[in-house]
Amino acid sequence: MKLNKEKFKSDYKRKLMNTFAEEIDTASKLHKYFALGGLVRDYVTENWVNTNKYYMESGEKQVYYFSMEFLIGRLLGSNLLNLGIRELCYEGLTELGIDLNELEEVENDAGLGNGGLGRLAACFLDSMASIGVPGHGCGIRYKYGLFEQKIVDGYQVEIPDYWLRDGNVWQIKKENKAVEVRFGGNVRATYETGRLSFIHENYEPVRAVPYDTPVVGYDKNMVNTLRLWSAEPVDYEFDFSTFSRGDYLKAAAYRTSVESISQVLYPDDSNFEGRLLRLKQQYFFVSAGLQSIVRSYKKSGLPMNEFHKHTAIHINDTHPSVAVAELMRILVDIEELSWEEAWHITTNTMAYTNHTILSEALEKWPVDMFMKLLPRIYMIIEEINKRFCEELSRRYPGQNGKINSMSIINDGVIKMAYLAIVGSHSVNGVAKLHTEILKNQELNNFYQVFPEKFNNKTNGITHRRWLMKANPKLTEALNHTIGTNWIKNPNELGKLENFKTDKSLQRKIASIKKENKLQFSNMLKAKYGIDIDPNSIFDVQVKRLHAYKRQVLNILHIMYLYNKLKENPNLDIVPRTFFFGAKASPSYHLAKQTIKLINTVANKINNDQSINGKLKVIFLENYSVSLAEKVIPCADVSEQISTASKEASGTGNMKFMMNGAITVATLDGANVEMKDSVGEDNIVIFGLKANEVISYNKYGGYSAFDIYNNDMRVKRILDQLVDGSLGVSSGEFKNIHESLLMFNDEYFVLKDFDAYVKAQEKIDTLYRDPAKWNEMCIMNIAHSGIFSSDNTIREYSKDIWGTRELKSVPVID
Ligand code: 26V
Repeated sequence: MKLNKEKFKSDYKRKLMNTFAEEIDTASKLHKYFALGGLVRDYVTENWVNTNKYYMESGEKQVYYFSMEFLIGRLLGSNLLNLGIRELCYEGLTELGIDLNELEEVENDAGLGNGGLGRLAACFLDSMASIGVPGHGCGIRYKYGLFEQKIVDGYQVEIPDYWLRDGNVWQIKKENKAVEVRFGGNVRATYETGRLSFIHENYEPVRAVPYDTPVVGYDKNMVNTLRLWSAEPVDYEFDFSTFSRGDYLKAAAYRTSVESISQVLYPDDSNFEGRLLRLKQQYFFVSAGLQSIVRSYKKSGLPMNEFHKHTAIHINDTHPSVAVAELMRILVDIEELSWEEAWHITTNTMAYTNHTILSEALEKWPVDMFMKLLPRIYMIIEEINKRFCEELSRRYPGQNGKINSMSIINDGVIKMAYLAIVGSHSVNGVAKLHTEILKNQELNNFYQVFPEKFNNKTNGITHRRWLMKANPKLTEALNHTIGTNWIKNPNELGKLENFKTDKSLQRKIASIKKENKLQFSNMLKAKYGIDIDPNSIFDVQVKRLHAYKRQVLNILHIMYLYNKLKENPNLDIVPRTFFFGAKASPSYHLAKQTIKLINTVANKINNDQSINGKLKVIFLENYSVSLAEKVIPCADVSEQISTASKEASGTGNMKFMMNGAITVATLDGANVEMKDSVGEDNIVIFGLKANEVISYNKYGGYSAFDIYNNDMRVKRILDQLVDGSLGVSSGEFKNIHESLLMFNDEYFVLKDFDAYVKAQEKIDTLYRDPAKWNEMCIMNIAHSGIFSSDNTIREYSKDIWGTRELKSVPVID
């Protein structure tokens, strides 16, 4: 955008004055932040309004990304970056005596997601706006985001994340766009209108109010919208009638029950529990979103039977899959289309992404619960299923077992993944390996019936946030070396390969990494009083805590290294600092115990002078998007060590690669494609392959006891877990110990242990050769461009949504 420093300075002073009646020297940091945020929002508004107008008038196909989670993080820095005014604002503010970096730290993270799935949604929004795809987010405006994690005596303690405490400068409440969502009640069939119709009666109404956040494209006049819905009671009639009957308590209970819908994000991403409130959340935002989409579609004057030609709806995991039935309800009950016509429109509108193969995460709603809460939607799902099963019987006559196993409703539960598959024209996995596993194993039945629906879309990350914003020094070095075209076309990072042996670039890359490490170490020292050696290898595993991600393998290896150092304090190893960052679901006992184990080992090692500071273990409290932006740019080693076949894709892996870390990885998820891209000499691969894990599992696993009995290293560390040598009671880590031995190591930790030790020894050796190491770093950056979510979104747009990439938005008068 066009702006100069002097204008910015005067705009800023005026904004501070108009918003808070203050001048710079008297304003608090919070007010300075809000004034800046408000000003940036003002700068965006004109393009935002114009973009919306254009969308409304042109009939341009729109995509709506429906997701329970949008893990956005902070917006000030990324908006400044995308507007191309960060530098200018930085300088202007400096002249006013304000440090922009400090203001950015004031913003609360919008932590409206658990992990990979929510962050992917946020990266996708950034990419859609930046490459010119008309695409919007639709989700829930949780009052409380993912909990804040405190570590107390080594244990995780969860604190509510009231991220809206200070207000939020990006969201605009749109009262006039509110819609009503209906729960409970009963359905009455009638011919009153001359056609069979269904009247939903005695329901509880909920007012869904949207809050819109602008999504600013990079160097584009396109501004898309993230629309998050908040639940409010419907006062006028419902409360009134209750009050008039004098039932004050009932009215109060109604208010609380409604407000609870958008109160809190479920802090679990691994284990499905059939909670009524979660189902309410799902239907709430899906219904609100669809109603508002249909309303604005009709307002644009286009015919209903062409809805799918102008609209694509993406179902991010099964959480919003009730959208299939809700769109059918709107088209059949309200728009009065025939079932067949409505089905044609619905299936051509919807597309579904699967993000996990863990069976315990699959959503299966109990029929009785579902039916009570959403009676009309249940009827519609029954009808969809009836027709689907008829189709199956024609295809597989007499094979009732098979048909039952594919039925959407079976055994008293509704399988939401099946509803999503049947009701969509596209089903995709999130990495090549993951998609193959879906096609050939988990969803093979459905693949046989609908081969044309299945496709792969390997995940990606926005290089604007994860490279340009997170690592400005590296960005500058890249611009200096290969020019700036990579910013618009990240594949051009490949040009860096020509410089892989260039000594001056190698030195530069190494010194940037060092500076980042130093800066991070200083931050940790100031915040936690921890001393770390910036010359040590920074080895980082940051992600949600889950058994399949195998933080346990990492910490067991650290215990093994420590044992070796205790035996021989002169052992020649490159000093290493192991960083962990991970939140555990509050109800996931084993995961919480793993956090305690990491902290216990950290405590022991960090306080042991006899190992000469060769090992340090740091557990980073409250891992979040903004912390990720700080730690990833200073990683030398990236730990991506999930049990092969279990991690659908991973996206942290790509962020580290883009920042020049060397990855230690199993051949799981997108690690496989990272290896193919960077070449096997530039990544350290170890462990069982997916097919090996799958075939072990087919025959009941392997014997963990054999390894325990035959590998003395393993025996020693496992014994140490429970013999008191860690300085805590011997029962403290009993469950971890049992999961590895008694329950036969479901995630192959012990089976992969030896290979992992060797992989880590390889890292040690490689790091001793700086020229080789730096060359590897450069190769990783050079080959990371294909993992930009711009590429991913291009493929979604072309293969699934049928949306166009607009160079710019025509200006509408
Ligand atoms: C699952 C569940 C299960 C039931 C309880 C509530 C809940 C909430 C969220 C989820 C999402 C789990 C799926 C997920 O996050 N998958 C991750 O998606 C990433 C983006 O595609 C991918 O990179 C990770 O490998 C995958 O684990």
